[in-house]
Amino acid sequence: MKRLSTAIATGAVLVLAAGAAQAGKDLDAIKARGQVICGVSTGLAGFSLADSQGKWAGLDVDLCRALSAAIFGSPDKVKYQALTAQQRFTALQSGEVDLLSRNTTWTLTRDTSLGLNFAAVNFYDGQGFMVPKKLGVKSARELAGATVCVQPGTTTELNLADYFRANRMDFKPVVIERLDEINAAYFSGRCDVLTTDASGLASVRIKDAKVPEDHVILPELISKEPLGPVVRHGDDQLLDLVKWTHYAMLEAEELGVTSKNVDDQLKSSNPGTQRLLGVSGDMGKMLGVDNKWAYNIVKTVGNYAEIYDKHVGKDSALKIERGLNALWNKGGLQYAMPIR
Ligand SMILES: N[C@@H](CCC(=O)N[C@@H](CS)C(=O)NCC(=O)O)C(=O)O
Repeated sequence: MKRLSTAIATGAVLVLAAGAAQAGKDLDAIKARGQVICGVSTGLAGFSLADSQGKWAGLDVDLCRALSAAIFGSPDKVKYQALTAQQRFTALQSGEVDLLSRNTTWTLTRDTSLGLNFAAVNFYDGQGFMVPKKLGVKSARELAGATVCVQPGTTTELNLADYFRANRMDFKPVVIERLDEINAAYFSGRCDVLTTDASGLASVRIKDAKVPEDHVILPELISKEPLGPVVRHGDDQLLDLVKWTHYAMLEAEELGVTSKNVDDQLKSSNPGTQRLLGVSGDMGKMLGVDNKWAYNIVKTVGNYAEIYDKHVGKDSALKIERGLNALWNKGGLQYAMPIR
């Protein structure tokens, strides 16, 4: 009897594995609503910034667009919700947004006690310091006694305290929630130093400094800031889909599939390309979406190199090197799990 029920259970698992994935409640809600609600930052050039028409763009925005393309075949079924660092986790926990795609650092506390799941790392970063060039500071070790502008509810605040304590230096924090206000405080000289993720410093310098060259980003990175999309606990299918959305963009880069050549690549004889683009296999179906999910992502949004170069890399104002964000086979950490 026991053996029989085990056999039935095993059979059921096999049937489930071979068929379409069962969608979880959050993915179901997104499908029923016809729209993804994506929590983004309030305005960080290169990551998520709305133009004068209210059109959002950036690396984090493109992850929302890619998810929309995977689910709906179009990247435009997204509603953007701007959130400060302080607001973001409550907004996700309460269901106001489906996910955060908003330069959020993956930490143990957030992953567990906040009831959240980090799906991937779409940008590896570290915390840095920016100072006016005229102060003549060359290293973070010279910042003893400095007044430091920092946003609350961030890892930035915690790392700042750790760093100064570890180096036996004093500092005076000036804690300001809103990005425009903290930037104004720094540029008006209320603080000697602005600290946040190094990519954030580059964004602020390009967007808000009167003369960007008048400000230097010091060489020290004082922390690891793996930034990535976050969902709530309780819907493994949505977690899977967000994760594989990022991986699909990486895999496309690795295979040389771009938004420009993706239609030609449908004829590729490479089995990996065929699986990615839904020419063979049932990858999409297993994720609870169309088998053309990754084709739609690459066609309408691009592969990871395309979105990186455009928003934060060589073709953008920020010109941030690929560095840790290069693919694993080019000396970086970006590594897609096998799509098979
Ligand atoms: N990665 C850090 C910091 C994230 C963060 O929110 N940084 C600020 C400074 S760059 C920001 O993005 N502000 C944008 C906003 O408030 O909209 C974290 O997850 O705590």
